[in-house]
Amino acid sequence: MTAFEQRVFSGIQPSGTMHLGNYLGAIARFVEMQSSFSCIYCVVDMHAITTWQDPGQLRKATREVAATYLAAGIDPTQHIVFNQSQVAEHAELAWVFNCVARVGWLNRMTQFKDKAGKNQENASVGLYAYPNLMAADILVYRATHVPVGDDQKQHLELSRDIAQKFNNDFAKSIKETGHGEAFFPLPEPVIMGPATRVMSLRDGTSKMSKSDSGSDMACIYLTDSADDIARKIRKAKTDPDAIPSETAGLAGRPEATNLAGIFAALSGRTVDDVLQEFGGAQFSAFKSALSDITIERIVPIGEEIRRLMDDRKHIDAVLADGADRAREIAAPVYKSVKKIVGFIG
Ligand code: AQP
Repeated sequence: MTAFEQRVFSGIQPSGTMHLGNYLGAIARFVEMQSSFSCIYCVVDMHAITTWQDPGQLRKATREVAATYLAAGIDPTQHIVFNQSQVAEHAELAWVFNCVARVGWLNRMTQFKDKAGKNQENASVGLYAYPNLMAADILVYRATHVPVGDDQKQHLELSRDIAQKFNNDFAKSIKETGHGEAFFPLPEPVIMGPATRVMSLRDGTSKMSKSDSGSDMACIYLTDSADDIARKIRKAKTDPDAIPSETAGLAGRPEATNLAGIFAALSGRTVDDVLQEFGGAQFSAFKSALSDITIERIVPIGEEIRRLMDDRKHIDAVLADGADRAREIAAPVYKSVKKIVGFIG
């Protein structure tokens, strides 16, 4: 067995304003993992253009994702923060993976079906091939751990399949070029905590999403004011029953499940623990406590994002420095891939 150095990679698309789902499903994990791993956190701008983005808006959203990483507590001097398009090796490896992945594999991706909707013929080729670029993002650093929300699980499985197929297809060449039994690790998804899939506040069966065209009331944005957060939580959809005192009582109650999960994640407690405290209470009392804890955690991050967004030079310098350091890792990996595949030069 080839031993791989442990490394974390993950990314977020600059395709809209970041929300509580991005925070609880991904960014909060990114922050935690800094103490035990060497981490690379990317603003995946090339993924964002798989659906139309206004160029000025894309630049702003790219800086905003970077500012959010920093505001949430990611240290860009100890770890790497950069935007994907500055490191060409992502796209180069993605092409190789386009030729490793099978059409049948991509046809099974539910996110493409969700995002392309009824008009698949008109979706960009990039949207269809998105998981291959995601595999390249991770594997160009030979990353071993990938913190993501639950919605990315299927894409992560595809990344593992691509790594495995590359290792098998090129086994002889991998050995001959001195890389042992396997060139790529099989990256592990890290999907942890009580809020790996935060749902819309207006519909507990649909995911809270940046590009949700529905009401603003469905989503708590990281830059929302305390008043906005309080209003959205007060108006969040619930059912007529009281809060149950154990998790079994959440069955068939998607909105209650969602709010209990958010509370647990924000307070660092288990859902069981939260239900023990609030079991029997009406939603109004629970919502008021949820509002307090959300404001306490999210408003300071929003303030810091705004402060950083006023210092564009600093953000651009962080991204450029991160890109230089990312390239130092990616370039030799891609050089080896070229040798393994049989490219000259
Ligand atoms: N609702 C969610 N609950 C938990 N985690 C979530 N993530 C996204 N939504 C939720 C996680 O956030 C990370 C970044 O996601 P992305 O920007 O790559 O794209 P996405 O998963 O498609 O997120 P959105 O918000 O739904 O964006 P759009 O609308 O642009 O597609 C990922 O780790 C994701 O799991």
